Amino acid sequence: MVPTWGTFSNNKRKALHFLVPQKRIGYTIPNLLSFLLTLNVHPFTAACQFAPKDTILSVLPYGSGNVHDTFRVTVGRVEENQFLLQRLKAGIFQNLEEVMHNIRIFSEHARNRLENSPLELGRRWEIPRILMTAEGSDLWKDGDGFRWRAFSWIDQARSFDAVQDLNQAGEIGWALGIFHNLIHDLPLETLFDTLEGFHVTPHYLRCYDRVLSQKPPGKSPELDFALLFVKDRRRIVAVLEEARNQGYLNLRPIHGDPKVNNVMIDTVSGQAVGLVDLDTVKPGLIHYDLGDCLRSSSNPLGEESEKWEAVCFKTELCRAVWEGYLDRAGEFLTDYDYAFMFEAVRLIAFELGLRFLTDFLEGNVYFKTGHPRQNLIRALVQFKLTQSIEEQEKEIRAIFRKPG
Ligand code: GN1
Ligand code: MG
Repeated sequence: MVPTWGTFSNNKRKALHFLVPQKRIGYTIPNLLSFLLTLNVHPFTAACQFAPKDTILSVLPYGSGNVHDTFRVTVGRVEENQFLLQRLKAGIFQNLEEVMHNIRIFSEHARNRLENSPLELGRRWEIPRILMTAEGSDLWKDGDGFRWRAFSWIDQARSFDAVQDLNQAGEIGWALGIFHNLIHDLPLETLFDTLEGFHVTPHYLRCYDRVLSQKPPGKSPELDFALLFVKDRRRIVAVLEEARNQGYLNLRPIHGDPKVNNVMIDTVSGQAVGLVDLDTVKPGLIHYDLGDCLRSSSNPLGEESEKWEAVCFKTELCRAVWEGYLDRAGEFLTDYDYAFMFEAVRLIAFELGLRFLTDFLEGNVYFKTGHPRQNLIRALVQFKLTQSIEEQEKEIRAIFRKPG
């Protein structure tokens, strides 16, 4: 267990800081202290922008997101007893108003769809509500210029950093299917492109080349493996973008980050009840989503495993996710969509490895890290996964063969 921290205020609103053991966030004590020092504006102060100060009971770090800082706020109110608070990392999204616009447009559209054609009896599907500040804004700017926002909590649900079993894999595929089903008829022109180059792998390769040309890499067997791995795969990076340029694949509204721990699972029924983290809802290829969902949910060791050499792509999990997905979204897949599925899974696993590796070489500026080599290990996990996908190409292609 590594320590993380929390803030507690009693009913007299006296804030008190303490360390509590919490497994999911990879902070060491020095690292934690430096994180705290970066937070000049206390999360408690930020939470007070979204709920009356005297109702807030605690503000605790939450989840394992790699970019923003996320907190779970507990509130002593009957109507809303918890909410999610986030401090948004600066320098990632150019225009946060546009990010919030996309989330709002998607949420309204999906809620209307669900109202007009509800899911079958017994299934719930939750779309987090954006909470407003007392001034009626969906973002709050602190004194350091950071933006904060809040969302309603999804009750009786949790997420997992790695898939637990075949049934859960099916639920994860089903969740992405529902999401694509709900979003596919949202007109593209209603959405901003909030993160240019996101999932455009040739763009990430250019960034990698630029970083390498500016900073000579150090030397270690792991790094040598990673550099060689990229060198051997330069020819595959454009496969989806070329398919798009040639008109085989088209832009559609996508989620952008449907990895396993963004799917909320009902703690009682085990059913998927929501797909959260809507930051990257924007135009893209559904293959980015499918590749991301499948690369993350077919790796039972998870993205943060230190045992990178043991990482393996499990085809039975892949099959279960895919079947769950087809159940909800199969009807709008074209023949070309099927044809590029293997390429998508291999590419998005490789792309994430490339992004982690570039960040490691650049000095860990993009993804949050708990130790300096974490991004290198994360890259190796994705490269091993890519290798495992390549080794099972025949079997994986067979899974994605169009039925009938
Ligand atoms: C980042 O912050 P988080 O964990 O939701 C990243 C995704 C990566 C993911 C890997 C905006 O997402 O693209 O796939 O880490 N988000 C952004 O875990 O870059
Ligand atoms: Mg995300």
